Amino acid sequence: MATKPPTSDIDEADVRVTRPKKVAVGVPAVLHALKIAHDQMGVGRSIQTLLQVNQKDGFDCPGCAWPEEDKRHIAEFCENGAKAVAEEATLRQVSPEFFAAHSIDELRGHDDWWLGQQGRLTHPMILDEGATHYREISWDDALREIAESLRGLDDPNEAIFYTSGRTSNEAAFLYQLLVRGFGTNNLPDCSNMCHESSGSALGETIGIGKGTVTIDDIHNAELIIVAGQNPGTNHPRMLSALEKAKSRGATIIAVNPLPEAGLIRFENPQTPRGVILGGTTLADEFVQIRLGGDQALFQAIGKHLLESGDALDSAFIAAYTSGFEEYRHAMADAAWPELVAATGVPESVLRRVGELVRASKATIVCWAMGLTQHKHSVATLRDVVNVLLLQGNIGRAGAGVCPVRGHSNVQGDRTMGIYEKPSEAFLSALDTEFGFSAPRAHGFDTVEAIRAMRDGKAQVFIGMGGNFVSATPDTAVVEAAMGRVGLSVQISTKLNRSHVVTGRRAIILPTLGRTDRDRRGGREQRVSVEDSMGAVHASRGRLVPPSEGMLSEVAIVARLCGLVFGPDDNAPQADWAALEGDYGLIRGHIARVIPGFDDFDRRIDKGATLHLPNGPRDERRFATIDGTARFTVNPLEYPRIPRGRLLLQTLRSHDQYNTTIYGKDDRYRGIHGGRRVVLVNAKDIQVLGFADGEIVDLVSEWGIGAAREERRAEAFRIVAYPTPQGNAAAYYPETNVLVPLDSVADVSGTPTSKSVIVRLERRSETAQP
Ligand SMILES: Nc1nc2c(c(=O)[nH]1)N[C@H]1C(S)=C(S)[C@@H](COP(=O)(O)OP(=O)(O)OC[C@H]3O[C@@H](n4cnc5c(=O)[nH]c(N)nc54)[C@H](O)[C@@H]3O)O[C@H]1N2
Ligand SMILES: Nc1nc2c(c(=O)[nH]1)N[C@H]1C(S)=C(S)[C@@H](COP(=O)(O)OP(=O)(O)OC[C@H]3O[C@@H](n4cnc5c(=O)[nH]c(N)nc54)[C@H](O)[C@@H]3O)O[C@H]1N2
Ligand SMILES: [Mo]
Repeated sequence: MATKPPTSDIDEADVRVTRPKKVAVGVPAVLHALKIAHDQMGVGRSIQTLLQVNQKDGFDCPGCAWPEEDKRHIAEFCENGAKAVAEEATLRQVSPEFFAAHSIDELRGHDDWWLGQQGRLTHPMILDEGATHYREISWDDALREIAESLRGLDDPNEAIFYTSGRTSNEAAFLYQLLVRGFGTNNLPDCSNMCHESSGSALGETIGIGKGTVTIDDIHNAELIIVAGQNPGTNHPRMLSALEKAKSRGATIIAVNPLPEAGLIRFENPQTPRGVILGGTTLADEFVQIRLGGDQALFQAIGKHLLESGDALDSAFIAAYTSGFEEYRHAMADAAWPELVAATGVPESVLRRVGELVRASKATIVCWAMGLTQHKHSVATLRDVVNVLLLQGNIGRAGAGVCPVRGHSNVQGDRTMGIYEKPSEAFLSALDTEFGFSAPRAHGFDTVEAIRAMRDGKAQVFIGMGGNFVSATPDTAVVEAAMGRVGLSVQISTKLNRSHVVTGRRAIILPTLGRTDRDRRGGREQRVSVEDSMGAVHASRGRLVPPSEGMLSEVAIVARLCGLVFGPDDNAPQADWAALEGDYGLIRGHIARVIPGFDDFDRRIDKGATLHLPNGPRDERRFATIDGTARFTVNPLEYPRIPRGRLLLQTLRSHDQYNTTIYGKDDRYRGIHGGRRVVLVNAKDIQVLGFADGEIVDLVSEWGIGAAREERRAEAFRIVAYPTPQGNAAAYYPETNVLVPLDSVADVSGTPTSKSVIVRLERRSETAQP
């Protein structure tokens, strides 16, 4: 299977490579951000906007889900937050005239970078079956078309309702109500590809699918392990928190195949010391682990703690946990040589890390995609929990689990019920509040949704934000699957690939973003979001929206509820027009359905932050099947790499937000002017018979024997890079074509984006176009 990259994406020949950077952030980063802001927004709008990022009466930065500290800096943003804001608050526009000038075929020839650069969507558009161009359509007609298509389905389960994690709590709550009122739980979301493995492992072992730490815990930890995460790029404000912890004496261990800038050294642009003294060395220990070796690392730590004996919190283990004896036996049987082989890290280093953990009285483990996107991710995270339980590091100040979430409201969307496997408690509360009976059968997750579309079992696709076609694995399969759908609808701020690779008919509904002023029912509305640590607060944009008559996500969904639910249906009962005119009424419903939101609207109105209840953190209460925190036994797994092959991780550059590409540089890694690069260890380049700088195809191999499949991504420049031998790295989404749809994590179903077996192939060996 081979797919051609869009023609404007061929850039590998322009790539320039310099030495990777050790220092992250600092003044150059701020200047870079201001330049991008200025290009997109102009001077006045830049200042007006950037000063409101993450301020108490401003808007929540759409960049990442890292929490704000209680005392805000005047400029509470980072380089990449500023880029995210500029991208949304841009003055560039994609108007009906733009669509008249560019055919759908032409647009398909452009990559996500070009598409995103065109600006904000301004008017509802429709692509009729067989048409060459989108045409303008009124809001009323567009919404009616969608409602009619939904009502015309034989079975509600033929519709798929995707969500990306920027959607506000109010819009998300109403959206899941629309979907369940319509009669399905088909609510796949970006979380399925992101932290689903964290939710699966944590829900089962400690009884909550979220982290258990606050920002104060980070500041007060004695030891912080940052595993499988690149905060210098993806959560820059986390570096300030790590710096503070460090200044109070914390030890930091970075676990990563790559020596990422920022973990190694960090200059804080918000303190003069950061600028003048050249920054803080954050990581005391850098463990350069092999891809997928983390389960072995945490088993090694557990084994070391058990062997040392004196490091355990026996009172905690006795009072709160189950399964300790089984775990202890399993770790006694774990063999050091195998732990060394799996991690690629010498026993002496594994023991040294074990010692640092042993010596700490308050340990936090932070992680992101490096731990969640492997076949054995859930097992890995269960082993992380095991290590923390040994020392009672859950529900203690300065200690706990910290999955660092991606999208700025991805956690809130789940709290609001965007989930294909909702709990009975949630559904019955919903039933009571709205006088209907929500469907109980589980819906499709992201990968299952793709299969259903591919197999002709889904006829309507609705995307509440996101870029389904580019973000999901196995691009060629997804593009074909999307083409089989009768109607695809995208509710979006910016143009992306999912608007040009569509169902037989397609509708674009432009919507307001975080930075936009939202006037409904004669007054300015606020929305709310939940950060990575379970704190909920208000967000209010101030900018004039890109065009008149644009609808917010809430208004779009409220109107769809009014059109989709018939008077005789088993459908939720509410005054949809009233909800559209006053989001406070939606908060009232949320308060009655979801625990922890008491008096929600009044508190949001007063600018308060709600700290949602967190059983393990607040009172060491573990809502698992037996009410204990559960030690688990997880047979050791790690990827085996066949001879002559490499294990590829697909990751983010410094100049992108998921499928939104800001530019073609990855400054910290020394890559400039192009994205089609593959980072390979210098020894591997030599052993495999290639040269640094050579252009190759990446061919992924999946399955064995007759079932073996190949997928090809064309034209990547080899860059010699300090990644462990046998491991390679390249950017997503260009490499999504290589990730097989069926290659998913056990239990969570997350695509294994950090673990793809590939071979490099010389371009001359392939049939050239
Ligand atoms: N600027 C910016 N910010 C973002 C995003 C963005 O695209 N741009 N995306 C947002 C989203 S949705 C998310 S989920 C987060 C993602 O945040 P990250 O998870 O930091 O993102 P990735 O680029 O996927 O980086 C994965 C990191 O894990 C390492 N890694 C890969 N495999 C392994 C492994 O097997 N073991 C270990 N120990 N490490 C491994 C990689 O080398 C890399 O440093 O960021 C959010 N914030
Ligand atoms: N190979 C590989 N694949 C991956 C990953 C990986 O590491 N490797 N990471 C995975 C992860 S962690 C994630 S989270 C997913 C991301 O998957 P998605 O969330 O689907 O993708 P994004 O690129 O974040 O979506 C960007 C689009 O969202 C729309 N948008 C932005 N803001 C708003 C808003 O406020 N409202 C609305 N309605 N629309 C808005 C814009 O149109 C923009 O083009 O990708 C996953 N895919
Ligand atoms: Mo994510």
